[in-house]
Amino acid sequence: MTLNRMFEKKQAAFGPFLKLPNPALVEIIGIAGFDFVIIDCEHGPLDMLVAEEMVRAAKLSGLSAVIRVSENNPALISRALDIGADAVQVPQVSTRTDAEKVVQAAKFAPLGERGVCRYVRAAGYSSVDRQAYFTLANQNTRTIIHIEGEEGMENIQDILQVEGIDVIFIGPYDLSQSLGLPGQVDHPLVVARMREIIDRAREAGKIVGTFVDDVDAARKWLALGVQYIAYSVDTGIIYQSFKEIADSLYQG
Ligand code: 3PY
Repeated sequence: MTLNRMFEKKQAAFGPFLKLPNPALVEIIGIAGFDFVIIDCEHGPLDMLVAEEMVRAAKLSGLSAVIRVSENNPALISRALDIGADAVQVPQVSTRTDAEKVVQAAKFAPLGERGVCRYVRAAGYSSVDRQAYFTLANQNTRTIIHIEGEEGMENIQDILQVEGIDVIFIGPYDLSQSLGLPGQVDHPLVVARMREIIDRAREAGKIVGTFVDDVDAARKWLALGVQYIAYSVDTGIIYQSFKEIADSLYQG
């Protein structure tokens, strides 16, 4: 299972954010049957060295590897793609110019100006045919942008016009903060803004993604047309499992 199912067959896809630096964890998620992992270099300690090991584990486990970079920075985006991520996820995109900057960094000419190096993992360390690599990379590299602030919401129509953006990802937590309601992701105002973005993005033919904390939230957003579901975070899922076990052992 991979993100291709979502892009080609228009089916929903599911995967967690990962903050723990561990390729075995990626394998476990693949065996469990998810579609992708989001290797989170925005929040948490992950660096590119361990991210590369986690991308490798994703490939071996039949998962797509998405890397969330810490900011909209061409050097970070090209490093994430050079180590072989299938998609780059970029936080805090607020304007059309921000969205264009993502495409410029993620695509080679003529679509963009991604830094060129054929000796990286993504190019099979130079084993991929010189001409084919650039074309294939432009075809296969996906871009996912976060709309999660008031400015991004105001500029959504302009952002949606940018060619080369594959998924509009709504960050509910950052969005709730930008509305003065930090953490209140179920607040009616936050939900209304999310629904607005979903409707506009879907009208523009874009795939929409969001983050959920639980299965009920996943079902709610799936029913409203969200397809790329970032399902919780490794640390939270592991904590919850251990807590349930500890509670039953100590109370039972
Ligand atoms: C948000 O909810 O703001 C996110 O970025 C998801 O982690």
